[in-house]
Amino acid sequence: MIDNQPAFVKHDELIKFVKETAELCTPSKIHWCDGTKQEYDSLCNLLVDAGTFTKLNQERWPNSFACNSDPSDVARVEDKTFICSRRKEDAGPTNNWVDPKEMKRKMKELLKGSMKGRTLYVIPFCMGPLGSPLSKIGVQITDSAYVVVNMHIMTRVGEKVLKMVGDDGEFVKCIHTLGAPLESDQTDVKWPCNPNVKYIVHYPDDRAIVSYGSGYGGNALLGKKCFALRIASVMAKEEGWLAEHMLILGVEDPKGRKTYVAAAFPSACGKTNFSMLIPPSEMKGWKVTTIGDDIAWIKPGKDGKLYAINPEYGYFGVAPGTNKATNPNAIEALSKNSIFTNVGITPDGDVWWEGLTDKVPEKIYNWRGELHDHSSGNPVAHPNARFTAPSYQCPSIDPESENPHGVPISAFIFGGRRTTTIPLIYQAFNWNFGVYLAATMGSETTAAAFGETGKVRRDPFAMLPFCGYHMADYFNHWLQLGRTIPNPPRIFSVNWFRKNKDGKYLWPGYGENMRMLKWIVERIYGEVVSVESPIGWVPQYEDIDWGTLDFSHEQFEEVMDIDREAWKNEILTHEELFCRMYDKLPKEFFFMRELLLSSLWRSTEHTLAPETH
Ligand code: O2Y
Ligand code: MN
Repeated sequence: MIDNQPAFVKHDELIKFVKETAELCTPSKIHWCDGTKQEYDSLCNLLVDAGTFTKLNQERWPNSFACNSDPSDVARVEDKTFICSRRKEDAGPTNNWVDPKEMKRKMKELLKGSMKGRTLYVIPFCMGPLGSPLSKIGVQITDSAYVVVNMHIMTRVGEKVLKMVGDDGEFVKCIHTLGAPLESDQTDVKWPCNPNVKYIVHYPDDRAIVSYGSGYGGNALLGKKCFALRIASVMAKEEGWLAEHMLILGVEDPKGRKTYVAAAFPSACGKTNFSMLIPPSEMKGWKVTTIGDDIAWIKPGKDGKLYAINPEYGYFGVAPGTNKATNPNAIEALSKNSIFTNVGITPDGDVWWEGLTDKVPEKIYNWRGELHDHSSGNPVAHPNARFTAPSYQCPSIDPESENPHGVPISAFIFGGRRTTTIPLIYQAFNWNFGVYLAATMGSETTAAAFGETGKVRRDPFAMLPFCGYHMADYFNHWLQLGRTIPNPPRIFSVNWFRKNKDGKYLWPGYGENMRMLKWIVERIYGEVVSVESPIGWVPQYEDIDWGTLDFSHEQFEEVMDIDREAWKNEILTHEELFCRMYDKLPKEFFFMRELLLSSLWRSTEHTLAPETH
């Protein structure tokens, strides 16, 4: 069998991993990826020849390609995602768990012959800047060329990584198969996958991942959610750091100061937009720079500060809604050397998605590859259509994004999609209250995602689908971290999605969010006072830089309103989440819940003069 294993590879465990996987999956070829541009180009050409990729108009979209997935393979499959820790109680009540021995037997059966007729690619990849003490290495085996080229963009791939892992270095073992073996007389389909059987399996004790049946995004690009969050969160707990579903951004202010913050929002709540925010033009001297849009690895430094890196190297962003007004930086980042999945494609090699421009192109093929019927009411792009784009192409990329030591984090921001109850912004009283607010954050479900609209789905730290261990142990880990650092970052809650009674958004969002970021920065340095509310510290109207934004005192009152009855109900419903993990829940949470309830009660019964701090 053709096998281009580099002569310098002497890592016995790695060689054994590849050999045993190949023996089980029976591919027709083995290709060790070198991470070069030639490799990327030749695999893209191969995907064009296979009909998977459409080469886009090279003048409009240099070196870029588009493709459509199988309709059964369009998003992460949470119900088929498993954390197979040795003990069920280590996975916790919010993860699917199967005994690892049983799951390994099942996976072995599924993997048998699964790569027949296909090439087995070996992708050595590094999560984080090469040579950073915070970075970690993985090796993904896959039978999908689409996955290889996406991994080229999303991670650091190739021989340099193999050299880093050396003869005995640690690496996370990742096996991915489309679960679509090819018989010799069978012609391949454009998007091979297994439409019926999908499994995304994590073995935290072995630091290993097996993904079967899907070629899409988070299911298949194993460096992302599987490694950088689910497996890394377990490593982080054991080693005393944090692996978080957070963007990282830098704020430059007119004083020339640089302040870094990390922010967690549930999936599809605009993290990429926020990480690349462009401030309103009148906010002279204020600038946002981007370290990462989705994942942060954060570790205490010797000086007691928390330092963060972005383990990723590219963006796998939601295309619909992305345009020159909502996110000009993303539009520039995806303007070349990019891959588009499940967007619309025009006959002359252009791409389009809902929101890109006002007008749907006259003739366009939708994400299913059908000629779009303008009268159908169907979208052209799938709502979860994606662009894969290199982060170094983003104009707002922070100059420190390759700093191996990371950047110091001064604040954490947590937000969800809440049409009522949660004010635009508030600051937690202290670290423990901040952990409580993050643990109880939630988002309202949209029909597309969960079938029931308007119900609050708790998504603690935006980590519910991504924590590789018991969620209550995770809360304890955060509380413990706060005890070990002298001056922990400040913690804030934001809600860009509050609506009025007529269903209209109360806050314009996007670039205007800079006004809230400015208040956060000023709070970090103690440059602005705040008012005590029952749930935390809130800004005074006159302390927000409104500039040219026409936002009245009354509008501010409405978007900041803390409705005592709604909040009592909010806090009572925290119990639903807590009941699921009562046995391991931090005892602090019970006290904080009581304190919040009593301060809401107190403020309902008495009118207090506001206290500033
Ligand atoms: O649906 C997928 O496979 C992608 S999910 C995703 C991709 C990029 C960033 N975040 C997410 C997420 O679900 O949080
Ligand atoms: Mn995400």
